[in-house]
Amino acid sequence: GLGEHRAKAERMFSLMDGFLKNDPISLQKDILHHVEYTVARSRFSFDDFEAYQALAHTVRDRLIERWHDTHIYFKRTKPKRLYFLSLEFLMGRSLSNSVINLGIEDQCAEALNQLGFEFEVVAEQEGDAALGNGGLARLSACQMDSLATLDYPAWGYGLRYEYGLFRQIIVDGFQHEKPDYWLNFGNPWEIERIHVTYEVKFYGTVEEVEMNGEKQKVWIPGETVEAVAYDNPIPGYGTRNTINLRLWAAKPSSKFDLEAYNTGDYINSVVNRQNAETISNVLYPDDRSHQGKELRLKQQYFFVSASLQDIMRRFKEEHTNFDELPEKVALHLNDTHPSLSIAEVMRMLVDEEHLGWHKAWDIVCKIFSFTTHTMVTDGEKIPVELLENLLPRHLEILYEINFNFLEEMKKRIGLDYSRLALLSIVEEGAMKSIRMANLAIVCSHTVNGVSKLHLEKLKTKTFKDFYGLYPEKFQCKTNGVSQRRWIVVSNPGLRDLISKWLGTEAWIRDADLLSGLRDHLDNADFHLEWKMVKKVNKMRLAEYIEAMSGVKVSLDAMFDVQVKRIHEYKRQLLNIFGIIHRYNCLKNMDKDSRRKVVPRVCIIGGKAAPGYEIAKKIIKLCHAVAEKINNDTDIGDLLKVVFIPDYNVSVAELVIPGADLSQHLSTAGNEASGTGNMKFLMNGCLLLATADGSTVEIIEEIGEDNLFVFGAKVHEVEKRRQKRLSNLAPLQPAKVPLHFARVLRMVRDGYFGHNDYFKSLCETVEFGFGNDYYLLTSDFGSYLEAQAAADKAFVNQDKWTRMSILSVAGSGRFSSDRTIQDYAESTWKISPCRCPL
Ligand code: GL4
Repeated sequence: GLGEHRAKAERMFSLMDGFLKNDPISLQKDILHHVEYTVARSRFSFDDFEAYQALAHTVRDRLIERWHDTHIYFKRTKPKRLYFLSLEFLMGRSLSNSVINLGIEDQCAEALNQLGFEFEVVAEQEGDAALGNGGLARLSACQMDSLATLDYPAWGYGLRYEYGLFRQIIVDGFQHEKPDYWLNFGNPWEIERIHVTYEVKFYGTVEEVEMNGEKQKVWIPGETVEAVAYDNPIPGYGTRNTINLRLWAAKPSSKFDLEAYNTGDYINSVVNRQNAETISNVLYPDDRSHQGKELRLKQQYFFVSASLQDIMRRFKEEHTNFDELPEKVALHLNDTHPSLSIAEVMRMLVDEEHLGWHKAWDIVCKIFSFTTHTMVTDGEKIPVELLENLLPRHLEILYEINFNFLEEMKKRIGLDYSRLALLSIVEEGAMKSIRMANLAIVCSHTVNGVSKLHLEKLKTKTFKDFYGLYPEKFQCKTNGVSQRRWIVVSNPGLRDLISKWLGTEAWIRDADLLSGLRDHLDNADFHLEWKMVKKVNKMRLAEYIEAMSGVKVSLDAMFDVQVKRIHEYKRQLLNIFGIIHRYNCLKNMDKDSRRKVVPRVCIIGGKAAPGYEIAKKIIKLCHAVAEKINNDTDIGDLLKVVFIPDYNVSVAELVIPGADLSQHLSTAGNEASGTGNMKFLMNGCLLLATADGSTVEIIEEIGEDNLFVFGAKVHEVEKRRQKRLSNLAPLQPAKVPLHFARVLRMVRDGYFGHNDYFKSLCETVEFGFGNDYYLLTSDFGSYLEAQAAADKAFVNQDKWTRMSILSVAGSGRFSSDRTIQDYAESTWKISPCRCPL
């Protein structure tokens, strides 16, 4: 009975001595325990890496404890749950973040200290978990942090790639890609669940069978692989809640083995096992273009099938009636990548649970929400040919969804076939394919854009036809970033300063409080401390730069940074052209004028997709220009150019706090949101940016006097492109600003060497060739003016510091906590579920 139960619980409790303790002595004991029994080293001799491993396991134990309590609590209270489905998560390092969120940083530091180690050094030993490409993937990671912190009953689902995003190494100024076999040294942050496995099926045929007098489709699959769960606890800050990020790895299925064994083909059975494992092996490194690769489709379905089996199993444990599904489960599609979920849920409900089609469809339409992360019209498509082979039953289901949808549309809009063709989930033509975005829009109750500007474009251009049909579906959820990661973890100096002047640490859970910094805007002491924090961060960054590239930089220089994936639309080329122009100006200056120049360190970093030729040439050009300028003794500290290799989350944590100025140069209308801008803003770095994506809202928040805005606005871009095209008429000379023409000529004529190699790069912006689609020519003048304004502001350190303070003070709105709360309340309809202490 109950008494017996309690007695047993009490016995267990005394055996475990309650929860793990967090005082420095207890932590130290646990660290030494893990040194000896987990890392298997002598407690008298272990190095920094081994100290990291032991501390990580010590923290992991505590995470597991909270993870359990949270899950027991969710199970007991049965709240509606959110499942966040994403093929990419860029978690970066976990140690500092976990220790901070658990509230045991000082204790850990002290425990290590007494053992002769330094926390910062130990934390540096950790490698990044880079299971994603760029902004989209890091956004998922920030949002997980917010979901946990705000106590939402949520789970993340993703893939456990064995090779994360490639490591970028630079040889002779060229990018080379090295595989990132990140699990080589073990991963203490994951918990392998060897018993949580599901079979995922592929290929085969669809057959029709009679069941209870009715015809029913059944899929007879041809291949089975097993999905194994790896759980990654995500601790909230200032709460016991610790949620789960469940990543799937593919393992060969034992069933599959048996077949091969029966046919006596032992060798091939082993080879096939390896084939199964390749499914989750490698992350596709192409940022925002996934087109028609079978392995990619396999990954997507593998992910979708395993996650949904897991979700449905959990639902069925607690509920018997699928009518309850929409009240208990919210499924979020992070971009179109997991959209096959829609067909999969239909298949499960119709083929496996034997619900009628319409009833199933009704349910499906109530559980999915969707966020799109791109401005481009031509989204993800799956060739029908691939689907037919790999997932024949799903193709049928997709056709049926589309048929019903088009029938409904005919009733609404009549037989307007050209409009119907645009709406159709199936694209006809040379390569018949499934439009994933159309699928996601039709089936989701909400379609989210990631900034106001992005939503506007979705409504008026990208998904104009859908907006006309379902205006209520379209919503704006401006992105945000976690102040835990981007201030507390990465900028401890600023964290202390903010807390001191606000008199509280409450802003770590409530970023709106940052606005309180405005109260000290003119306080001289505050200014002094503010500048000191930046100086220390610049020192750290300068040391890193010297170690990476051998370039010594002056701390008095303005640290001017552009770090992000390399893309033509992000216009790193505009930055480099600006640098060349600055160099030209310096060369032509007399001594007197030179004395007034603000010295600059121009820092560029980012990866190019391995197959993206132009992006790779931009990287090479950056190195070629750096080599020329940095070795020009005539220039000295007035201008330095540095390329930071292998930009990733942990490099960002070092670079962003040390930046004075950061550049966000996308041609207006191309960056859906951008999140780097927010991270720099939070770190008191001034932005030099176009009015694109979420920068428009940053301008709204801090006022245009507090950053350097330039370039064509969205509505002007179209006009300028038109004009540029009309300029194509022969004999009509294009108006190219003199400065721009000069810089372009220098690159083209080999001033920086490699002129053959740079030819095609130059042509992208040259009249009559690539036609400068991203409008570098026409924005160049305005860009240089913004740069001049930045120089001028930097000279007036009082003014600069005020702008910097106002940037941080206005960054509260760009916390992912705000984004997540908005999603929770208006899209997912979930409520906080806080595990008691
Ligand atoms: C992106 C957008 O390009 C970027 O503007 C946005 O901030 C991010 C998160 O919403 O998503 N879309 C893709 S694809 N990659 C991105 O980084």
